[in-house]
Amino acid sequence: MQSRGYGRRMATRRMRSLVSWTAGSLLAASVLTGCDLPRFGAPDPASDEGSRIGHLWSGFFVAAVAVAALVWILLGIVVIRYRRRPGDDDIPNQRPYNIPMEIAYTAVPVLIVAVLFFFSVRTQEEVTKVSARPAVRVEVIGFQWGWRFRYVGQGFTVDADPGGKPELVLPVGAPSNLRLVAKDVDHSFWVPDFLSKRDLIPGVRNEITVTPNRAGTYVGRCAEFCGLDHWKMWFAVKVVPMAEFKTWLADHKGTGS
Ligand SMILES: [Cu+2]
Repeated sequence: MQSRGYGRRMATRRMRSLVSWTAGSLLAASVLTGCDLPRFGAPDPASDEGSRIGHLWSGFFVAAVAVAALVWILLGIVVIRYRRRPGDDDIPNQRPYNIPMEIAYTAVPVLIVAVLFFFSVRTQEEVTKVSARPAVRVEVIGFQWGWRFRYVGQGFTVDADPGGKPELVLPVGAPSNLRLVAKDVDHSFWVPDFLSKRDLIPGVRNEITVTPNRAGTYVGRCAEFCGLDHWKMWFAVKVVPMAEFKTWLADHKGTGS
């Protein structure tokens, strides 16, 4: 018959391996967030800020799979190894007041949340930083039911053609600052390929920096239900090489259009 001390040592050893396994998984997830991980269903980010959010998403996914795998493995062990056998009518050892075990299953979730919180805050700091030297500043004006893009200091505003949608033109590989202004009610500036969105709130100064990383035309939408015709609030973001952008800007400068 095994002694009580032996059982306790075994429990402690199991708890230690559980803690090291979890810490190892979290460390792997945190290291992997710096690498090119699979995107696990997220779109290919079209901006530097989106890439950072994509990395965070991939790291969270890896951490979630590691935790799920650990839970399933432990459940599987318990279900198979400690299943009821014929003639076995005793309740298995319930391990009450097992201090190492209780400390472990309190500390491990706290550790997981702390690590995820750290990476969330770090990414948030990175993606909400507003560039001091943007290539262009645009006032993005949201209203029921459309968008208008005023190029600050350039003397012109882009409006939608009748029946069309307005096009925000930005250069690739350079930061652009977008000042988000709501004219009536809350709206939300959302370009799915940038993997982020930001609300436009009347009376609140909201500014974001977007650094598109590849040329192309991307769909933009209002992501805040703002009334019956909210669905009409589409726009396009056209990302072009810097030389082309400068030509476009010079062509429109001071036209007031
Ligand atoms: Cu809306």
